[in-house]
Amino acid sequence: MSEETIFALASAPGRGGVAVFRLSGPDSLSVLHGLTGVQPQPRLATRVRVHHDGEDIDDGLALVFPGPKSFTGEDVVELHLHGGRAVAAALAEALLSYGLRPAEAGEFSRRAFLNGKLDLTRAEAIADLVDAETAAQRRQALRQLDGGLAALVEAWRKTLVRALALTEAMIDFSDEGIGDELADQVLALIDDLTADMQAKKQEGHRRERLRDGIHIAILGAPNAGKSSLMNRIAGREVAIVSAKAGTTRDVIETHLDLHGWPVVLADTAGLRDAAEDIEAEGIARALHRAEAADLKLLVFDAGLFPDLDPVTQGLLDDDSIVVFNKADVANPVDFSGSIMLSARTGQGLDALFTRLEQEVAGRFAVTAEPALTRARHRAAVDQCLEALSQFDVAKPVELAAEDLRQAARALGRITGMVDVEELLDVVFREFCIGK
Ligand SMILES: Nc1nc2c(ncn2[C@@H]2O[C@H](COP(=O)(O)OP(=O)(O)OP(=O)(O)O)[C@@H](O)[C@H]2O)c(=O)[nH]1
Ligand SMILES: [Mg+2]
Repeated sequence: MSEETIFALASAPGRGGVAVFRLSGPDSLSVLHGLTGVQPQPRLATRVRVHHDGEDIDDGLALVFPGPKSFTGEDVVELHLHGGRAVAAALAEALLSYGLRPAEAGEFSRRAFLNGKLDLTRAEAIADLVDAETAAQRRQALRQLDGGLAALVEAWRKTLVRALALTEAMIDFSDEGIGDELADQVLALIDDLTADMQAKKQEGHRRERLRDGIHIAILGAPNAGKSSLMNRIAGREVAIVSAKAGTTRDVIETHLDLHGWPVVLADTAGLRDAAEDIEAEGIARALHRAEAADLKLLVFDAGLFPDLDPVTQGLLDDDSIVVFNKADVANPVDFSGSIMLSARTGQGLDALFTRLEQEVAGRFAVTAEPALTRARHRAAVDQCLEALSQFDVAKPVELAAEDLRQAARALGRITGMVDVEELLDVVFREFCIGK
């Protein structure tokens, strides 16, 4: 338990209907009493008048959560006051004069973790939920908050513990001829576990995209209308459009909420056997984007059909959608699976949105299955797999057992069961204040 009592504005700063202040630590309740003269019943919203130094600060509600039945596990007080800057400033000043300290980012969650209220995957889920901007992100974060990932990791760890127990049993039974049988069992456990973890790692990559955004790149020859399409999809003038070929030189990104899916849409330089240095660099970046993209929008000028730009055509694969632009001035084209539209007039855009949604949903649908949503999780699984790859029943049993212990320890890092100190800064630094 911490000695220090911390406080923070837990709601967004600035004007608002209500501002929520959170206090956590041993002095929370006495400070509340000092500020209001009341000692509210636990977990019951209580009307209070907040005053300090003979002056009224505000009128509001107080909620008291005595530890350990609180978010942090410590005595927690919430004050719901009016959301104005002057109120916040006056309250902060009063709390400081009582010797309370402003909380650092993530400090409430950190205390919750240290007091055994949360494992690290749930703490991360809180950060994700706060950061969630689209429905898919929210759903994924909420599942993780429900403990799905923690349960999966714990199940893996239990399997390792069982393998460890069997391995240690080999020492005792080595003379009785059942050592081989035990070894087979251990190897079978490890094989299954390895396969399962590898599958989850793959899946985790895709699901991390839900946290960071699904990457869609717009690609095509100069003047095909890529920037115009970007602006049309984004609904604002993100990129410069001009009749001059080679206008866009760099990758231009914009973030979108595509019916609940977080998308990072990138406009790129027109592809051609480039002229001078800057454009050549732009094209190299465009091709790099094409490779990294989850989905590619290959834009062709419909007016040039049946001529298709060969560089763009070379990018065609299962992760691309073929778009013929300038439908307002061109004849219909016959190209299966393609979408004809006009970035200028907006015709055909609905079909593109529908198609984009289908493709994204097909690739990124959030199943109820827990996922390794962060690079941190996958790095721990990699360490676990590495330790398992060292495991060999031909080794002296003590050494083989140590490999399994290493593997279990690596998994423990995901939930925070081991090596806690070094992990904390990594996990909690991305939190906002008041969480
Ligand atoms: N008629 C018509 N013209 C279009 C349409 N979309 C774009 N254009 C025109 O085509 C020209 C090129 O448009 P951009 O959006 O700059 O093309 P781009 O593919 O980004 O070109 P680069 O950045 O040079 O690679 C501009 O003159 C646009 O006004 C369309 O749907 N219909
Ligand atoms: Mg452009």
